[in-house]
Amino acid sequence: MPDNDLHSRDDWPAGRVLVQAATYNERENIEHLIDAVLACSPDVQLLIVDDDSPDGTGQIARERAGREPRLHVLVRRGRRGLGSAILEGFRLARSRGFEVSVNMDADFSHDPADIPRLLAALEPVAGKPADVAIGSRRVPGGRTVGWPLSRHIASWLVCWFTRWVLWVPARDSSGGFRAVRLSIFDTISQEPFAQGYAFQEDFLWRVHRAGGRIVEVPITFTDRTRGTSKADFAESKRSIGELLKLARVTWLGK
Ligand SMILES: Nc1nc2c(ncn2[C@@H]2O[C@H](COP(=O)(O)OP(=O)(O)O)[C@@H](O)[C@H]2O)c(=O)[nH]1
Ligand SMILES: [Mg+2]
Repeated sequence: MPDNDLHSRDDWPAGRVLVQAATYNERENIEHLIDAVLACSPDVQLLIVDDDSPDGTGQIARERAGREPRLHVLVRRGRRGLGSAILEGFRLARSRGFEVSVNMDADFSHDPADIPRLLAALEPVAGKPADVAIGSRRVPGGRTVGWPLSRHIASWLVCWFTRWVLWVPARDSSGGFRAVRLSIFDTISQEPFAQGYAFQEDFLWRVHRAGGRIVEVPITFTDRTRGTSKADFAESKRSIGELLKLARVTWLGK
């Protein structure tokens, strides 16, 4: 990890569940998010992985972390990318001995009140625990509110591709609200991961190929009302390239 990254206090309480949210320019959302996540259960801790947001999101989170032992902040310097931020959050969670990580966006598209349902979905059914529980918009009871048609179409295409070209048995493979059993990292491929938004599909693809179990829990995804989306044209282009790479490995083995 580069030396100029900023870490909040080093004395983390022991815990089982670490919620993590990657942030880039989320100053309108960050304080509400911290309050809502920490309120959802006294047992969870929260990690913010910020990529040195020019709007000061990281600084706001660091100030809160100084007063709140269940809040941790990593401000990365000199790197960008949603996927790489999430992966770094997973690594930190594992190194601190957490069993489960919940990933979510910081813009309230994912409702912190749904976290307990995601955690419950990891528990064994007929003796079989799940490795990943996806907060899903594409199973009965799930839905997306507030998106323009263009976002619905793009999301549908990515989910279709992941299911029928990459053979990942999930309906909402692009959603970023998930509970993950961290032991799955002992079995999945450690080849370099997609660094951008395609991390979400890439991760599920590896879990499935390693024999991991994926389940889906219905959620309502509500488009953000504060701040702006970072899913721009450059990011879409990068994601398409990364998905095509996965298709090549799926079908040609290299
Ligand atoms: N750390 C980090 N977070 C990012 C980056 N890009 C996006 N995010 C965060 O990822 C989450 C999803 O991004 P968002 O802009 O809401 O994408 P959308 O929901 O697809 O429109 C939000 O919490 C963003 O702040 C990045 O490069 N680095
Ligand atoms: Mg969003």
